[in-house]
Amino acid sequence: MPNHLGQAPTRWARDYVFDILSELGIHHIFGVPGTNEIPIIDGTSYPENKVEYIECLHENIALGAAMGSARMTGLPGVLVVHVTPGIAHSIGNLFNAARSQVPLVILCCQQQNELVTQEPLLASNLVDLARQYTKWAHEVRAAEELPLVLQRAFKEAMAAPNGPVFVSIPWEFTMREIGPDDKIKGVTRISPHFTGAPESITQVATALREAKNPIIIAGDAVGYANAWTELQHMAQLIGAPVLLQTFSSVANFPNDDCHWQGELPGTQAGVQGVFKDHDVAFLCGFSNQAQITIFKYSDGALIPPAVRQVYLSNNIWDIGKNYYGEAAVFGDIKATLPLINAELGATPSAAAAARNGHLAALAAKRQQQWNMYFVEALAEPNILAVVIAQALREEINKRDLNKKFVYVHEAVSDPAPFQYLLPFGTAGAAPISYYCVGGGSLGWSMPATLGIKLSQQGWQQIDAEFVVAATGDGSSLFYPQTWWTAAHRKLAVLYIITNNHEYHTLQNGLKQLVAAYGDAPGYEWHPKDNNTDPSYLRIESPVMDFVAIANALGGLAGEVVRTPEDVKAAVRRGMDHVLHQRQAYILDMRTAQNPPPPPSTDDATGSTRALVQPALNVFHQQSQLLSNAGPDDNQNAPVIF
Ligand SMILES: Cc1ncc(C[n+]2csc(CCOP(=O)(O)OP(=O)(O)O)c2C)c(N)n1
Ligand SMILES: [Mg+2]
Repeated sequence: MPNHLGQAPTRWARDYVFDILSELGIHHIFGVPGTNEIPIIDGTSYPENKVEYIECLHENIALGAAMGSARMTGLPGVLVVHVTPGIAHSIGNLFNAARSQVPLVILCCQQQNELVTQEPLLASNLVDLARQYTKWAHEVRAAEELPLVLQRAFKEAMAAPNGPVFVSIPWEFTMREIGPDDKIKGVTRISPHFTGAPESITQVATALREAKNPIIIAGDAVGYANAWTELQHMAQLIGAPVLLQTFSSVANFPNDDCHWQGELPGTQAGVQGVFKDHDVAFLCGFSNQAQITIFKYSDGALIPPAVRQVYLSNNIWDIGKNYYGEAAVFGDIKATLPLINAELGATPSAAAAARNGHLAALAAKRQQQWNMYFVEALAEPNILAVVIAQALREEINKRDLNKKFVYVHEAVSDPAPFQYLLPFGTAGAAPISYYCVGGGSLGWSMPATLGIKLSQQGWQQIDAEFVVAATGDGSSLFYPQTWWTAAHRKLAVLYIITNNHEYHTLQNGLKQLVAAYGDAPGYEWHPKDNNTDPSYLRIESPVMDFVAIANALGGLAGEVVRTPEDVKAAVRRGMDHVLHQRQAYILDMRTAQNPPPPPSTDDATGSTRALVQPALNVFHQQSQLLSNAGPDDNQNAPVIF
């Protein structure tokens, strides 16, 4: 826009950033300011740049928010973070972004180029800090290099497989004056829709046709490719159960399809139990392949050697990463699956059809079991996650919010009810309707809600009218100051705290440690006094007042919910608040604490038995029962981490 003298406005090197954002249609920069970043942030003050600066109160919030934005828009999330501590604070979510292959461009403003060697305040080797969690990490060598580097950074973040990129810019470079026509021409975009080579497609199809008992693993790249339909078609053609990769980042397969069996378990024996009776495994877009904490080589490989493995991925690294794959298709999942399906024939074989029938019957049985479980949970003294998930499901359906909701998951010790009961089916959702991350660095969910809600439209034909996060009490306490930004930007998100006053995941972890190492020769490790409920795994003294925290940080409203029968009305009030008042709301759900262990067989006193959650994975229930039952007798044994 010309200035008042009719001349072209002054351009500085920082405007290269806005050239790119404008070309790609990116409208947010997330960050925490430092002096060095002001010249870039100032660019967001020009309305013609159409970029808002989203002020966060911790860099890991900014990073998590940028991830949420990237997930929704399908474009890189963009950050400006401060030198050394700024990028250091964001490493937790940067690691999550790397594991979940989220496209990000992180701009970090280094101290002055001529000064860095003299070790000024805050200066250090920034590239070394970020490198291992990025596709590319670079410090700009000369001001003239900036357009080249920015172009490459955005190109690389968006090229398959997506991922974070880090650019350190000596900060005075951003203020160099540049000519009015000195603009970045564009960002190279490499189409991700490439198909695999025909010979490898035939190999995979042949192995799947020969299989007597195939299994499909749907990894994150399936969800990112928006390839539900194509994978459902394959599951039907070969009659295979479908498991999502452990700790999936998105809903990689629709939960209303009878082939869906939930996520792969998070234990060595559990994973082995899933694979052991299958002859062929189709590992599709499978990225995080060893999401477990306790592993012993002496107990055997996660995928038993007798299982023939065939792969499809758009990421070479993930193909045959840990095992020999006898067939490997390198290609886009959505573009390539139809080619494999075409070779599988038009209809399922008789054996595949019989397996499909079996899977449908099991899915119907599972639904009955969960209906019963929900009714029983209502009669419990404390709130179980199933009651919250069922309330959300009913309200989402009743308010016709299908394809208009995003569920953000960090209720880490009890994921199954949310994954099964929320309407993540073909009519109600898309893969990105479910948000989680593969890294496990706590504090991802509340930050992500900011970027999700800001983006509104999701690239997979969903929108973010209703954004709800379920976050454990421990997890939520990493970044409660997220609520200030939510209030400041009027981001109406429903925040559900699954508040059990403890790190329940770690209590589970401790019990699994004792089970694995308590009697193991060379270890025989046990906690002091064999206490499996140490006070350092509880967060109850003093008890936290989440509603007061939200009120203090953002003037936000909320309520404490204490009993199962109060959950439905509270969820309704919360949804009314976020949908109509357009402000965030907090539901502090007092969930059941460390459930009592099931009575041992010689316990004749008949002490109370914890309600047993039905399995999601009904197909492998028998082979898994013994190996996978968690410390809470939870057949869906959540990951410990
Ligand atoms: C940044 C970070 N710190 C610590 C951990 C270890 N950790 C894994 S799960 C967990 C407990 C989570 O507790 P909470 O959010 O209350 O959920 P609950 O298990 O009680 O459902 C912790 C501390 C981690 N994964 N990431
Ligand atoms: Mg907890």
